[in-house]
Amino acid sequence: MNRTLSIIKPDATKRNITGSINKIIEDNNLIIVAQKRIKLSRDKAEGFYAIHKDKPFFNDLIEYMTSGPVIVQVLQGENAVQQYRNIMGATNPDNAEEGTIRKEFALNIQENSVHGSDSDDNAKLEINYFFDESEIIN
Ligand code: IDP
Ligand code: MG
Repeated sequence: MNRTLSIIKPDATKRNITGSINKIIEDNNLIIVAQKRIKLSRDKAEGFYAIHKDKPFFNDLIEYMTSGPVIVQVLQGENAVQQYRNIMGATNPDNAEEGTIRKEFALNIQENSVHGSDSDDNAKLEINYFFDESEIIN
């Protein structure tokens, strides 16, 4: 069993499709062991995406991620990090496989509905960035 951090992004909360995304998560044997709806501050979003701070899309990304509520979640299951990346699909929905969250719901490469950690080490860091261990319930 391991854990990954998921974020349901503002394009999805605005369209009221968080339940549809959670259904795909649960149908694929990941358990939502923590979940909260928050509004990211600019500081919090910049800290989360610090690795991308030199990318040309960074400012737009921060604008977008602070443009509405997000749902931050901890998902648990076998191979959670890779399993969730598989279910999410490619960053650019044009390249995402049929049946993935991004293929079904993403609007474009930026407004792509979900975030998922890309390694076990980053998952731990990202989970700790949003959750206290006491908020994660097996
Ligand atoms: P990931 O979310 O699939 O891990 P990353 O490369 O880590 O993709 O990028 C983080 C987020 O930044 C993406 O999910 C997307 O919202 C945004 N992003 C990535 N590449 C681009 C781009 O080329 N143009 C606009 N936004 C982008
Ligand atoms: Mg990434």
